[in-house]
Amino acid sequence: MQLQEYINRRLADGRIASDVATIINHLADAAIAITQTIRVSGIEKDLGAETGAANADGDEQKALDVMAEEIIITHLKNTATSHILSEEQDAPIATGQDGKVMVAIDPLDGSSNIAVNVTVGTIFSLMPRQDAPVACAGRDQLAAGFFTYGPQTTLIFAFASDTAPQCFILDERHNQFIAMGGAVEIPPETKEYAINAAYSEHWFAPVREWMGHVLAGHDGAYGKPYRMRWVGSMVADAWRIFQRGGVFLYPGDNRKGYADGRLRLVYEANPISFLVEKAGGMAINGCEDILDLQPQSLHQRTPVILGAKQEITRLKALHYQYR
Ligand code: P6P
Repeated sequence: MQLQEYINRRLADGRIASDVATIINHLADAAIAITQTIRVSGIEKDLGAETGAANADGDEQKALDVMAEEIIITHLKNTATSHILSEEQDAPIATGQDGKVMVAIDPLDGSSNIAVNVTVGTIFSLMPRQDAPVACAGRDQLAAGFFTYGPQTTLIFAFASDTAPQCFILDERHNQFIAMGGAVEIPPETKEYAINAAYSEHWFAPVREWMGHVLAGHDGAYGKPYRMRWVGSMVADAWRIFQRGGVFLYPGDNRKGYADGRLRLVYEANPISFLVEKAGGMAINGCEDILDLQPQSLHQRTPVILGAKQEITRLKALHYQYR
């Protein structure tokens, strides 16, 4: 089934508004354009090159960060999007459209990986328009999802009325997103975790204790061996979890400026946590569900601990034990 037909069925069922449907379709068109841009990256222009600028959160901007954002903004201007809340912008962009939907985007997540040909992606969150365009709590999103640009271009997303996310793969021969698999479900148990272990000396007690049990394998409290993956691109690690389970942790740590970790609540943690909960997993900042957090500013960070329910339940209990 093509994406367009999938969306039309939701429209026909009255489960989504036409504004939301139009925005998802235009985001898909933008992702196709970004795919085509990436395919010539390094041939026509080094899109992994630094622009010499930094975004609002201090991340060095790459050429493809800027190009991806331009492509998305251009495509959204033909929709009922009232504001665009972008990782690359200090403040929300008012589009001038009298729409009821705000769209938060990480135009290109993992851009430091472009220069080394590692999967990157676009993360998006659709929210009800608010007067002061500060983002809503993640639980109130209208829809959310992300594209990955890797060996394949893929999409996973869910509408608020969906009981599970759905995955799609881009058929580049026809520039069509085609549904793959059925409703996505994250198994409650796992042996696979994603964390940047280079920061272990900086972790706080709950994560350190959990990792101690994990690394103890058969002899540890969890009684089984685990394996580790860390791509350095959240969309790539998250996509793997939606395909074969697992957990992802970017916790807060005692490095300067990292008390709340590295990832941003509005356009990274909320959209992916929305999908994780709909897939039967859990997404926490430690003691709280990420989707219950009320954003106070566009670029605020949050610790992100998400995935298989059994492991996240253990981690939540450890955070309560030490709080
Ligand atoms: P570190 C990419 O820059 C990103 O925002 C996420 O996509 C990724 O999971 C994380 O940062 C990687 O961070 O500290 O391992 O480089």
